[in-house]
Amino acid sequence: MAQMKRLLTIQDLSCVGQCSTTVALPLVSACGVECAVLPPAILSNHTAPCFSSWTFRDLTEDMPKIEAKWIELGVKFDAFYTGYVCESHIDPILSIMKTCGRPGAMRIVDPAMADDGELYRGFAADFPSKIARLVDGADYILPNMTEAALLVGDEPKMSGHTHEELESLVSRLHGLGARNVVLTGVSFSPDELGTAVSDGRSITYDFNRRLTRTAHGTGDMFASVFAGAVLRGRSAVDAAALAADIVCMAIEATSPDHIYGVSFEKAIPALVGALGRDA
Ligand code: PXL
Repeated sequence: MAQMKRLLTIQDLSCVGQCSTTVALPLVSACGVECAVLPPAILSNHTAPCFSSWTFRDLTEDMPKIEAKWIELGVKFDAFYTGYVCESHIDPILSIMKTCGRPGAMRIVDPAMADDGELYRGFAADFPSKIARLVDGADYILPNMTEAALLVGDEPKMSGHTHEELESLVSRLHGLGARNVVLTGVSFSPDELGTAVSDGRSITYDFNRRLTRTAHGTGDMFASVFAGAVLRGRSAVDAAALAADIVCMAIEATSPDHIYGVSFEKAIPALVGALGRDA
């Protein structure tokens, strides 16, 4: 029986809100990949405007202690997948990726910090230049259009991109040190929304019909399914297409009065069906 791949996800634990760790753990597991977690902060709930406030317990100081214990125990990972983190977490993450990776361990970085043209509440304007340190050396980065623009120092532009503008954005993201770029929220026409996957030589686009509603937490869903599928041996292009389909399925299955998250749970059977056969 083939050994399962072991991934470590490093992103906050928002106790309520269907995002970050509470999405990554079930979805990566559903892909047939062992998922270890390191939450660098615990929040009562996520920070999107549907919640007026939140608690925040920072665990930066625990990170080197956890790392030292893993070194002592010989715990190693095949892959690292980072999401929403704060500036103080970046050095500890870079260190863990150096000391706790198996040879050639994969780095998947979702620079989760912004959407719809705006940084999330709580991030300083210079945060994009800080998280760029995780982008440098990443095997895959998964920014949405807002995050991509902020990473390269542009004003976010939410629609009306030409192919040339998109290609220039992708090539500047590679210039930050990312081997592969998976851009989400790509659109050249009002009724389509999709992804652009680039290995630095060519770009592959994939579009779905634009849904009439959006939901919070879909970026985390996308990144989690992408990470799981890539670790199961899917190409980046196939993993991005699967992740987009699973996200669309979950949005369509989310009740309109469920305002703070996406019912990703309802798409788990389809995800297991897509990847489960050769687990
Ligand atoms: O889904 C991204 C995310 C993750 N974690 C926290 C957030 C957000 C988006 O708002 O607030 C705490």
